[in-house]
Amino acid sequence: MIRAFTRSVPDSFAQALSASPPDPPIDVALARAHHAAYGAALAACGAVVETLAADEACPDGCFVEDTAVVVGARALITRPGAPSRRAEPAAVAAVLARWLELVEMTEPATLDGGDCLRLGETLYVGRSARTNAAGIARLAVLGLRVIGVELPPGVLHLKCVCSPLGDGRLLLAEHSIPSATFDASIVWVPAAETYAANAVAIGDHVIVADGYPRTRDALVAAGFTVHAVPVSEVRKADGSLTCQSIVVGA
Ligand code: CIR
Repeated sequence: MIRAFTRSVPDSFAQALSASPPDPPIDVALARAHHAAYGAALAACGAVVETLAADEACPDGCFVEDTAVVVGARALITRPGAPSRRAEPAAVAAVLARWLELVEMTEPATLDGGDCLRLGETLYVGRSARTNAAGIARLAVLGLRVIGVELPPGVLHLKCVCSPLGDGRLLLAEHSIPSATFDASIVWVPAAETYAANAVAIGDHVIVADGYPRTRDALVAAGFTVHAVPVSEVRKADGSLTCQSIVVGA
């Protein structure tokens, strides 16, 4: 069984972190409608979706990916790089503990799950502004080979420019990270559609941001059933698709 954990959008999402203040501001009601569409897409991909309650003290709480890195039956609960996000992992850990063995990350380590990308027995990790050397070192507890990856300037997380597609395949934005970095078969995202390089693949299904036809065509050509979902409001908070779930058992 494939489980996908999500977390509802709080009213305080209007104050979520963003590199530049969104204009127009975040429409929280619209964000909730988009979040529901995302959950429906996960279900259409075959996942059993469990949605955690929102916490107004966690404006970015719907970006659950950053709070845990799951490998097999073990979940590393992170210490997010942004100080305003440090309260988020506790509620996620409480739910994951029903299914998984938990391991912790302690100060001074910081790591956001959005920086972690698994291909086979290798875990690639972005050396981002959110993820430090101690955080990367802690990933050893998950038992995979760990490879650090330099990110292009201004990129928040590794998975902003690439995502795993299963079976050794990687969706990668052109002109972002050299493809030779990865031991993978590449499905290319044109540079003009870089935002679409963040996608959630579950088996032969993939969830992508709507409005990126060339990426959609590339994924269809690669054999995927594509589910396009709206992203305008999460994008205002520098979020995208993988960040809204933790998928277990895929
Ligand atoms: C943040 O800046 O931390 C959030 N506003 C966005 C986090 C997105 N997370 C992700 O892509 N893994």
